[in-house]
Amino acid sequence: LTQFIIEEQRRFSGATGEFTLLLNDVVTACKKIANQVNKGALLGTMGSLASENVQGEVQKELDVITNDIFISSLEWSGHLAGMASEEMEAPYDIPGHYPTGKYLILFDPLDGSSNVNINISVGTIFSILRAPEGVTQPKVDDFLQPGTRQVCAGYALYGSSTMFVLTTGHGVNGFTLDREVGEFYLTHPNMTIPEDTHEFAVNTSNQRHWEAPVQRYVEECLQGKEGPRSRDFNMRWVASMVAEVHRILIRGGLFMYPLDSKLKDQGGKLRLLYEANPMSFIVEQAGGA
Ligand code: AHM
Ligand code: MG
Repeated sequence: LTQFIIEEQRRFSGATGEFTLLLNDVVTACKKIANQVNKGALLGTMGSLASENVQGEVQKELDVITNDIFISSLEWSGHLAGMASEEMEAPYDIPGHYPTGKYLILFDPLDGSSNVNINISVGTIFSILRAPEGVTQPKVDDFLQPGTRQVCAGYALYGSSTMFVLTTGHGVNGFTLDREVGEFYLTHPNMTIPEDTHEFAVNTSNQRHWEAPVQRYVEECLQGKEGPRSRDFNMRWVASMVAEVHRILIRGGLFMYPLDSKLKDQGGKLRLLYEANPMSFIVEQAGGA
């Protein structure tokens, strides 16, 4: 992965290497998180906390631990102007004793964390933006940029193997961690979503709360061969978006978390900055638009 990132950098004559170094630190953070997640119950950190995050979700011990890992792996580097996380109410200011840089990073340190204590795949999602020109101490508004401005997006998947999947806007590449060596190796070059599929992923326990067009669409899929789509579909729901998106990159399909009446006030379940934007960038780069 390090070689891959450096060779990408060489394609851009003006590149200073700052982005390469930042990405290396992200990779290191993900390796540390992989290590924590993989140790499972041995560390005694599988429980829930009394606290809720700003979205009103109960925080897991590991949500907070992995958030701290991400911060401590990146805050010192000098490449960031600021950080924002699903687990923090406000953007994180880089402490004054560290230098700052031109990038912003937005992340969900442990997506799907309701799955940690049952040993099902979880992941880390990140999105990198440029800080607006001249901004060294970014405020909330500086992070609220459209997804089209992302410089890079990626995820780490802590599954039966640990993978790192990345786009900088030139396709999508996937890497698998060799634990003994401690490095990610390019195992899935130029990932492209297959055009044909018979799988969809949606939490149908919310069906009665969806808007009418979504209800109708899923109903048509459920009718299979006998319905208007004239074919049988299969369904999956992991409740870890990283695992769902990864499956789709490899064998196609559809994932959705539609707006439902319970979520109307908060505008939906998945968060634009830490979840939808980075995953959309990856999916688009893999031919999924
Ligand atoms: P999280 O960031 O708190 O883990 O929430 C996001 C996750 C997604 O990974 C997943 O698709 C969804 O929540 C599952 O929600 P539900 O339990 O409602 O099916
Ligand atoms: Mg999440």
